[in-house]
Amino acid sequence: MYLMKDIVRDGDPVLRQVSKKVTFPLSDEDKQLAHDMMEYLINSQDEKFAEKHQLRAGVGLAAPQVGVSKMMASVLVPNDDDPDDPLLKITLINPVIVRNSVQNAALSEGEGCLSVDKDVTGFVPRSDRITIKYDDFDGNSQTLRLRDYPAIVCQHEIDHLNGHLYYDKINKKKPFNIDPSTVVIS
Ligand code: UDB
Ligand code: ZN
Repeated sequence: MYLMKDIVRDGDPVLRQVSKKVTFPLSDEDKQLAHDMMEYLINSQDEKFAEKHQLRAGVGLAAPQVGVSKMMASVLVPNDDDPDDPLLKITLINPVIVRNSVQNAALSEGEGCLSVDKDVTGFVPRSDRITIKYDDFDGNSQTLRLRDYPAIVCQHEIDHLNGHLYYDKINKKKPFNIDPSTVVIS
């Protein structure tokens, strides 16, 4: 089980490495990693558990954030209307964004990161819609089309697998400057 002490913080070189592709069949270690990453997200979104263990409520976690330089990331986007039916619950293995919309999007509140303790505010320009190719647990290639918030979370996690952090993408001089055509998601 992962706790906050297990989350690698900014400054650790693993966060800047390009992760290695996962091979199939998955090793027991890789299966455990996938399980433990999703478990962190589930636990962290459980108000009582999060309070007790001082977890930041996470919507996504990439393997480098627990010190493992492998192309694996878990995403758990809750559904406000039905806590038992998340908007997106998935572990992406070897994900690649194969299509980006021309339309850009950014979260109105900016982003944060479980691995970044300081607050870096500003718009993080993203694609509003993406198509992802990834491998499932059996090694079968899958295609996933996403838009808006779930698409932003997946872009943030896939960035981790390529050594990028959200604040790299913020305009340093004018953090809240943004192309007027960008959709702002709140
Ligand atoms: C997060 N959580 O997990 F809509 F249950 C952020 C942190 C950095 C503030 C913990 C977040 O946005 N919380 C959230 C939102 C909801 C419902 C809910 C919790 N991440 C993930 C991360 O750092 N992954 O590497 C940062 C997000 C910013 C934009 C996308 C990912
Ligand atoms: Zn992050």
